[in-house]
This record gives sequence, C-alpha cells and structure tokens, in this order.
Amino acid sequence: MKKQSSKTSNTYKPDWTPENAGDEFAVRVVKGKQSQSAGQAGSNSGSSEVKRKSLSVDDYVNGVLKFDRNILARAITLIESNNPTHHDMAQEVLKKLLPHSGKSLRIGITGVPGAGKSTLIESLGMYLIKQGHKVAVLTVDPSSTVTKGSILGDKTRMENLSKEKNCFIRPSPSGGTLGGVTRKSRETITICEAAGFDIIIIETVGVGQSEVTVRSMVDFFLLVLIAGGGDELQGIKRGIMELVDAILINKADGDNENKASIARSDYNKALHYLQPATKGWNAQAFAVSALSGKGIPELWDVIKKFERMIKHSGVFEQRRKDQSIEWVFRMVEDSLRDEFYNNEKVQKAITSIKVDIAKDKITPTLAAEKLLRIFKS
Ligand SMILES: Nc1nc2c(ncn2[C@@H]2O[C@H](COP(=O)(O)OP(=O)(O)O)[C@@H](O)[C@H]2O)c(=O)[nH]1
Ligand SMILES: [Mg+2]
Repeated sequence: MKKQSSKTSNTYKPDWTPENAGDEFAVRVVKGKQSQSAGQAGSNSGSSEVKRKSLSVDDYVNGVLKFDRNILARAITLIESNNPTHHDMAQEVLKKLLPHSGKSLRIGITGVPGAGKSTLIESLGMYLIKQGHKVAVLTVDPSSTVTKGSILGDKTRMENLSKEKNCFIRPSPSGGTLGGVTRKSRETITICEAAGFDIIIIETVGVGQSEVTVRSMVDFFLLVLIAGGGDELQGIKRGIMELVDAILINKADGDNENKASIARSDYNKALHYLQPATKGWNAQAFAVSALSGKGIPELWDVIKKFERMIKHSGVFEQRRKDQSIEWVFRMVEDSLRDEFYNNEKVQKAITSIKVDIAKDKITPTLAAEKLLRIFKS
C-alpha cells in the first residue's frame, strides 16, 4: 500500500481512513510528543492540538519572571522532559532563574493515603491565599505512574485552591525512579520560586524512601495522621517521627474529636523522647480538622514561629546550603550508578560473577573488586 503523500512529516492517517483515500480526507493526526508529562495543572489542555510556538530560553525566563502561568507550566514540562535535546535548554533556563529563587518557605507534608493531606493543603492553601500569599503545590510520588488516578482525586480535593490565580498545583512528574522524580521536583521548586510563589507545599505519600527525600528538600516537615483505635503508635515507624517538625492528628471533628485529642497527647509524649529534626525546635502534635478548617490558623502560627526561629538561629540558611550540596552528590551518585550498570562489559561480567558467587568460586569482596576493575578499564 502506498503511503500517503503527506506534506508534513509528523502527521499520519488515522486508522479509520479508507485505504485509497487521498487528500479529501482532511483529518490528520499529529503525533504526540513523547516523554512529556501529562501537562496537568495550569496548562489549558484544550490548546495542545494547536502547534504551539516554540519558546527560546529568554521567553521561558521572562515568562516565568512575569508570572505567566502558561509559560510557567511549559517551563516545568521542559525540565520534566526525558528528551536529551531538552536537557541543555532546561538547564540554561534554570541557571538564569536560580538567582531569583530561594525566597520561599518550603513545607513538606507526608502521611498514609487517606490521612487528609490534600484536604489539608486545600484548607491551608486557601487560608494563605486570603492572606496574600502565592502558593505552589507539588507532589512527589514515585508510584504515580501506577496510580495515575490519584492525581484526579487530589485535584477534586483541592477544588477551590486549583481555581485560584495565585495558586499553582503540579502533580508528580510521571515516569522514572525516585531519584528522577526528585530532580524534577527540586528544579520545579526553583522555577516556582522564581515566578514569585512564596509558599511551596510538597505532598508525598508515606511510602518508603520518599519521606527522607522530601525532608531533604523542605524547611518544615509535617506528618499527617488520623487517630486510630487505641494503639496509635504502632502503625507508624519511629524513623518518620524523627524527621518531622510537627504532627497533625487530622479529622478531629464529630465523634472523632475525643480520640484525636487522646492521640495528640500520646504523640506529644513520644515526641518528647526523640531527637529534634530541626536544631532548637521541639516538634509537637496538634489536632485539626482539615475539612472544617478548625486548627488551621493555629497551625500556620506554629509554622510562622518555626520560620522566625530558624531564620534567627541561622539553621534556615545552613540547612538550605546543606540540602543543595547533598543534592549535588546525590546526582553524582545516581549518575555513577547508572553508568556502572549500563556498561556493557560490566553487564557481561555480572552474569558470570553471579554464577561464580553461587558456586563459591569467588568471595564477594573479590567479585566487587573485579567488577570495578572491569568498569574502570
Ligand atoms: N471528617 C473528616 N474527613 C476528612 C478530613 N480531612 C480529609 N477527610 C476525608 O478523608 C478522605 C481522604 O482525604 P485526602 O485529602 O484525599 O487524603 P490524602 O490521601 O492524605 O491526600 C477524603 O474523603 C476527605 O474528605 C477531616 O478533617 N475530617
Ligand atoms: Mg492526596
């Protein structure tokens, strides 16, 4: 069958076009761009069919600095792109925006699914917007490729917030490892700060490593819990409590109010014995209702007090510096690991070394040394 004589190379005929049809069939499907994020929040998806004017580095930079939300969304899409050709441009945009970033308070929120994180962000976010703040909400969810539905769930939980001009909600970039998601989220923070958002809220699901990762990008870290039936302290790992600056017992409303207040004092006792996550700050537990908004102004007072304290003591600045340096070495480690495992000689050697190890022909130490020698050769 003869291929269509299409003038533009990136269009093709839809499946249902009759076989011998000529140009009278005007409909052409434009191939979608690959490895771009779903283009959620902020981008008006209706315009995606129209071929958009490509932007220069300065277009991106100026657009972001002017708080052009459309360009902001596109700048984030650019840095989220896995396409190597976008990489250099993204880094140039970031470099130019970097001097304009850093001036926000970064708040991390973790907790099991259903604890009420998104509802809390809606409540707190609306409260902050009314006070004149600009709020950006990002999610770090390395599992988001599997649970795409949760994005929709979150958007409906943050219904009012998502309509606000001074709010920007960006779901987790899809695809890749926690390391990849983290890099993109960190760079997205830079862009949002340069645009003028003074509060950045990062929501993460309480699974595995993601809390540790989010802790390493934020100033204030909050754990959202719900009062369970008695043995509250069982479900959560002590390790997470050592990372947080406050615990919220959410859903302290209706019949739950009493239980929440008991849980609150239990957690306060437990926190008392832990090393503070932030030098000079004693983490405490609070009971709130994200749904009704009860306790939200008080939560904000606590966060403001925290901010004053860490800015005064120098912990704020020191932590930001430490976090940037840690980020550099994390990326170096990730890249070295990738290079090692993608090396063909190493890959071949790994196969035979696994056999030798199983047969006790080589010690693990010598096996590791051998692999590294092969890698470096
Ligand atoms: N009664 C009550 N329900 C809440 C509260 N906060 C959240 N919820 C409900 O809990 C469910 C999960 O909330 P969501 O914010 O999506 O939790 P997330 O998974 O932690 O983001 C939803 O049905 C919310 O309406 C609260 O303060 N009180
Ligand atoms: Mg949520």
